[in-house]
Amino acid sequence: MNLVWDCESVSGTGHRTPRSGGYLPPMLRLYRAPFSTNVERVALALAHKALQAESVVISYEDRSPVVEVSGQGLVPVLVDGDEVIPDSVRILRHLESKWPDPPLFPRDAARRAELDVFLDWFNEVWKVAPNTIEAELECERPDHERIAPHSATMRASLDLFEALLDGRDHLFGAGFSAADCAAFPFVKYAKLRDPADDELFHRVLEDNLRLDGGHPRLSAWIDRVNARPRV
Ligand SMILES: N[C@@H](CCC(=O)N[C@@H](CS)C(=O)NCC(=O)O)C(=O)O
Repeated sequence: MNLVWDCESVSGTGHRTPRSGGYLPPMLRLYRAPFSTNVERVALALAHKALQAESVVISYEDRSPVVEVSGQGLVPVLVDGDEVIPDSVRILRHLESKWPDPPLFPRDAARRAELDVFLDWFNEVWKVAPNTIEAELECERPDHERIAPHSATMRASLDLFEALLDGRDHLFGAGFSAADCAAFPFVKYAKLRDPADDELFHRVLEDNLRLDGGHPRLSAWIDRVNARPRV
């Protein structure tokens, strides 16, 4: 396995000390799949913190490597030494607690709670509409009347993101945060899609979030976050 390391600014947190003195770099391993939205959350977060990770790329047809390591089949999974962490938001929180600088979460308790609320809303509320549309489209005879209100909910959410970006460059303020990590890989489909990416869920995002010339702040945010590095 390749060793991975973090940048000088985070040295002293989470490192083991070798006999020769100094710090041994931490070993991070990221289980991922091509075009995975939830993996991209972690890829953005790792790069923001100047951390590197060895990648284990799985295909959805054979999840055995990720099942073997984590007991479940979804990516991302991060392995940090003896710790095996599934779930993108749990991984973001793990990275923050171990490598707090540069931050992804506010230090102030009230602002941090607001960001926690956003992450829960995004995962538990916002995602319901595209998940429901995808499930309906997978039926033999999709019920388009059932899809319509969810499609409207998705389009309406574009106004909400536009408003969150009023007067600031990122969803929760001037700086890049866990909110941007969590939302970007999904909301980006409003204007970006890799031609090789043929996942139905991503087509649902693209079809129902299309910007069509409106929402200039959201459009600029997608470009801004898309310009960031990923691990
Ligand atoms: N709550 C998990 C969800 C993980 C998840 O759904 N991962 C997708 C990739 S984006 C996956 O592994 N899908 C495989 C499948 O559903 O077949 C997280 O946030 O990481």
